[in-house]
Amino acid sequence: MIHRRRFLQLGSLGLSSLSFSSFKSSGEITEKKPIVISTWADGINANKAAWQILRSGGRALDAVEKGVMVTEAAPNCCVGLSAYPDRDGIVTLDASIMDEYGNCGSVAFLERIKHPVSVARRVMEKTPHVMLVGSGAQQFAIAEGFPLEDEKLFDDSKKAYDEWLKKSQYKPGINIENTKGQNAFAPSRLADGNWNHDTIGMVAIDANGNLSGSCTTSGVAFKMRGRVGDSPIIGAGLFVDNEVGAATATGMGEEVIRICGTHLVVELMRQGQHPEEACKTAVERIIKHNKNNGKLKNLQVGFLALNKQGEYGSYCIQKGFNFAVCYADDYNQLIDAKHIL
Ligand code: SD4
Repeated sequence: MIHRRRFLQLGSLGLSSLSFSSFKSSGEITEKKPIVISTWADGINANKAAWQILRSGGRALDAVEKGVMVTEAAPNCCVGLSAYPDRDGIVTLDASIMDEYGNCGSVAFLERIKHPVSVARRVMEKTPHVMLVGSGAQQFAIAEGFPLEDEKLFDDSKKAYDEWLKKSQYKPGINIENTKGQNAFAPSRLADGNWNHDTIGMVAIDANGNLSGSCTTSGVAFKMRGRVGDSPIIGAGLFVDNEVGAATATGMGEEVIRICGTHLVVELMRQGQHPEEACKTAVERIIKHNKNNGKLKNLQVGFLALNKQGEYGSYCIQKGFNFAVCYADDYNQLIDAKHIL
């Protein structure tokens, strides 16, 4: 992302809310810390919660957990239990989290738990494992004190599922905002212009310069039962290396998994690429894989990355992916990602 000219606004903020930004002599910010960035428009509200932790010197890990919990709990959102179900009518959730020490945890194919990201964190902190799935993940969550929620679909999701059942066509896909008619699998939310994406990925640096990330999703709408996407797979939907940077992904998870997407982005940053350039290179690789199979026009993947210096960037296949950036009390903005097609 191109550096934004901005001067420190110290006046009303108070000491605890200072952003530690360093300046070139021109006044251009070259580093922003703390900073939190997250995918899609829902990232704005998620960033607000994360920022409350970062602004008072809290740990990035806490910020990325609390941030995406806002989205998981939102009643009208495709992340968390209000999301669209699989093709058997059951909402199944995937989530992951990773900290500055390279510790990570994830859950997949988890049902009836409101905050999968927090279960992922418990997997990381309380088990010798990285990933728990399905009934085992749910059993662990219950043992950890997470309540088992109602299995009934939320009204909006029920409506969309009933609509989908009429044809029951198995066409898993990701909505692409600039393509009309692309979103047959998500009729009701699109009809009222209220499409929310089914994933939020968030990465942050705290005031100590430490990175963490989280990612949580209901996966692709009306997916095959048992399908797991990239979001809970470390190195696919989320990767953090505290020496280099962090990245998260959204879009068609199968494509992200095939290239170990976020691990690739972080390794490209290690080789010196700017976050935006690294995301672009990863997107280009997916495009190359799909060049001759006719899938490309229906394919969306977006990467979002942050380096150790607080520089950020994003790239996607098709127009329409955006992300939210927050690095001050008065700076939490939605930005359109650059796209290749
Ligand atoms: C998945 N990557 O399960 C997720 C879906 C997504 O916006 O990002 N949707 O494949």
